Amino acid sequence: MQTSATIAALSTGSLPSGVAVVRLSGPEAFAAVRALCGGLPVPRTLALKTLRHPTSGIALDQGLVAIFPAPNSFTGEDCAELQVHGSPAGVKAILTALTGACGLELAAAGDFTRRAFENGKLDLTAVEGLGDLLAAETESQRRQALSRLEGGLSDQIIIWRALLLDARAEIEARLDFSDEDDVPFALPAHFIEDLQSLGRGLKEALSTYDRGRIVREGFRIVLAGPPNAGKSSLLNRLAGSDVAIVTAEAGTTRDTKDVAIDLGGQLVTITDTAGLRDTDSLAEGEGIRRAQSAIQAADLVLWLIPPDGETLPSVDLDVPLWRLGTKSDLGGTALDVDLSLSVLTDEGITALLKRLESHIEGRLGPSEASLVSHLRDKEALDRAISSIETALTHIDQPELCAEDLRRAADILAGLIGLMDNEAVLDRLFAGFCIGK
Ligand SMILES: Nc1nc2c(ncn2[C@@H]2O[C@H](COP(=O)(O)OP(=O)(O)OP(=O)(O)O)[C@@H](O)[C@H]2O)c(=O)[nH]1
Ligand SMILES: [Mg+2]
Repeated sequence: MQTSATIAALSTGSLPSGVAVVRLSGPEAFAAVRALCGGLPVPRTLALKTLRHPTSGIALDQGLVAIFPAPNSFTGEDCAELQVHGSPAGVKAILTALTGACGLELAAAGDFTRRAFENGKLDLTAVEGLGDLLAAETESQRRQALSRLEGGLSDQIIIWRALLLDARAEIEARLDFSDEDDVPFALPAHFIEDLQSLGRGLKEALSTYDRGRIVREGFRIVLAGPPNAGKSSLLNRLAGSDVAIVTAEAGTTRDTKDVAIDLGGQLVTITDTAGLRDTDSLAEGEGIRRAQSAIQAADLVLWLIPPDGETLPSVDLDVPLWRLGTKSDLGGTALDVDLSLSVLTDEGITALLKRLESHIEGRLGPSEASLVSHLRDKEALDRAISSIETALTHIDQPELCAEDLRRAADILAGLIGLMDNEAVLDRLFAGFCIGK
């Protein structure tokens, strides 16, 4: 599918920079290159050209130019790349010539990727993989994103979907003859077993969601405890800077505050929270409510206990929780703690970091990239599994069973973008940067 408008954008980062790449895509891309450079280079080879304004002939810059004829390009359309000097004025002059004299449109965020998707160059999970890769900051994020971009999840979904469609075809072939009394409606002996094993395969993939999510979004550690326990002080120590206010006053922290750190190649988000206590203050009350919801959403809670504090949290949790005795330099650490530490003397801090690192490693399991990492994956797999389970209860009602299998196949098709869902698409592409 060729889209009528030809788009252009700066595809590299902020200027000034050593090199800047201006990207073009669409039916007029080559005409625009010809207008700027006086001719076209051999496809997929770089040629040094002087770029001139198409009407005035004034030189705008010199650069390496490449063209990629459709359909063998990133977007599937005619594409071109102008590798020019990363000069703010130079790039501005080139983009102005492209949008003015050449009549091109400036690309919006994600436009190039959207065209790649619409032309079948990338499916939806691969688009998300690309987005994850661009945002990746840790080694494990990079590996997981690249595997998604390269079709790790889509390949698996295509296999599952084909199995579902085959199973449905088995039923429908028999339904077609069900009026004829002498044709028995007997499904093959392995039919039920095959469906059960497919359900197990989906469940197994779904069980890696937590791991995939932690790699992608970060492992969530929440610092909680009574007021003045030393939560903000520990956050500052772990962040390596004074991000949170620390005072001797109980009830200093109100808003939750997140800090991202890299712990052994794994992204970790540490959240400071308001100290939990009964209060008449509206602002503090809201802070405590936010603290409680952060605690519920945590992967691990560090419950901080000052020397004179209560050992056990007054909250009931199904999230793993470690009790840390704080201010150990003051002596008289609270009893019954998993670890004592002091941000003043640094006692216990290295031990804490080591324990966190190995705990997270244990939670993440083997290092191969998880197939399932987006909430969209989890929701789709949940729904597909429940449709397969319903199909298994409908074995004696073939029409219903076939319909359940169709639904499961459609849900999986939606995950890779075979079933159009404009809302999902709009949200996804808007998350990209301009020029991608
Ligand atoms: N001696 C000593 N004092 C500490 C230590 N950690 C924190 N403090 C002090 O304890 C007081 C409270 O520290 P914060 O970090 O603000 O405690 P908090 O848990 O964030 O308190 P709220 O935000 O009010 O809930 C401050 O005066 C800190 O300087 C420590 O390891 N040793
Ligand atoms: Mg605080």
